Amino acid sequence: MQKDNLVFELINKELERQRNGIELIASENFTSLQVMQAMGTVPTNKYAEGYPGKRYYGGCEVVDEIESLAIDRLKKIFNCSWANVQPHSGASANAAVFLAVMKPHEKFLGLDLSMGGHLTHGSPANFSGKIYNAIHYGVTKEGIIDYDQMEAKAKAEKPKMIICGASAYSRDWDYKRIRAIADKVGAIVFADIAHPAGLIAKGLLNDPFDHCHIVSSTTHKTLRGPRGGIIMLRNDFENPWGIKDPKGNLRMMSSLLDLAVFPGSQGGPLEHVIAAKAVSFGEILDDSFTTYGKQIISNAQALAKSFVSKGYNLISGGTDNHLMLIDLRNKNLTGKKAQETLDKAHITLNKNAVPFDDKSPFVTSGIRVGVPAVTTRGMKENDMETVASLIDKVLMHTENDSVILSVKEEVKSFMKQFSLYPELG
Ligand code: DSN
Repeated sequence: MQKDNLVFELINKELERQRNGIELIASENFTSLQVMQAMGTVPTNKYAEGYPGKRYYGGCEVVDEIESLAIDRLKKIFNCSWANVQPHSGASANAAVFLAVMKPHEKFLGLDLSMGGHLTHGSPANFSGKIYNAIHYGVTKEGIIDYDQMEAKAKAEKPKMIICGASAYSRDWDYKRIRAIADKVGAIVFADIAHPAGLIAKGLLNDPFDHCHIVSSTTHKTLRGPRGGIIMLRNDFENPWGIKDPKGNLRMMSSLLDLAVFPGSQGGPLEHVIAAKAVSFGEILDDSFTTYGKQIISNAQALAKSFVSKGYNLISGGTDNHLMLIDLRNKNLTGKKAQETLDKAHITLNKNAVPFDDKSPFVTSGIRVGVPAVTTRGMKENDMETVASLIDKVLMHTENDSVILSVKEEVKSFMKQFSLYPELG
């Protein structure tokens, strides 16, 4: 059969877009070449419903080895006793956690989407807000998680589960305090660490595992793996909430979660993606990933400092992790306008609601800026000053096409020093 040039030309076009731009979407990254290569391989042809050693199909002996290797490496990274590497995405991982521990209409407490939370933490537009009874906590006017509000709501509403985790929050979490709050009302603590997981993996942020009963993540953000999800338990436990499996049996939490992934919410696992997860987990176990994580934090802090020096208003005043949230109202700009104009200069980031935003989620007053991807490309602290200056130049000239075009050219030549997949030609 002839090569499908149409599709491959588009893929090459996307490679050029990625090479020529400054990628600041906080949830994106560039995998290693071997992670990508593992994804484009023959396990994609294999059906393997079930788990290693307990499959519903024959011929699974090799994918069993692949999946077991991925599980073992992941357990080692986070010092866990159990892990499931099958979720197709972070949203699928979270759906499985809900399915495992919550009955429809039961109540849970999560961070409000408009305050930095995630769709799967109870947005009315998402399964989590439609099937379950979602209540929310937020942040203080300084932009820090409002633990007092979390505690007051937990005591008043008695949720079955408290979710901690965010998609637009630049500070570390006090997991110990969250567990203490949960213990007062008998709630399960579920941490979604999709954003900071790569930093937690190397001990660069607080460790949620000792305090949270269940932890989920994506694999493609700071973990720098293929797109996908994972669920983990540091210590498996008999669930004290009396949660039963579909046959009415009391089960260990690990079994409830395994059943909720398959057959509860997914069919055949993507073993080619699991192979790529295993490769990326091997990379995370290497000491070089600690250097990478530390550089992410240094870069984020350098970038935050540059923005502050240019008069930008950072929510909470700075960052502990890989991202920052900027309120653009003092610059008379919306998030939408900023995102669209920066896109024209090949600087990619996303508009984002800021806490107590007066604009709709389609417009927003802010932008979210993250550094995992540019750090992978080799940028250091001094490059962050350049990045902030280029962004500032565009944002101060949103109606001036010739300035925007000249920044686009500057971006292209600046990015030439940070090679991306040179092996791909
Ligand atoms: N879309 C992801 C993010 O950008 O944070 C969350 O799912």
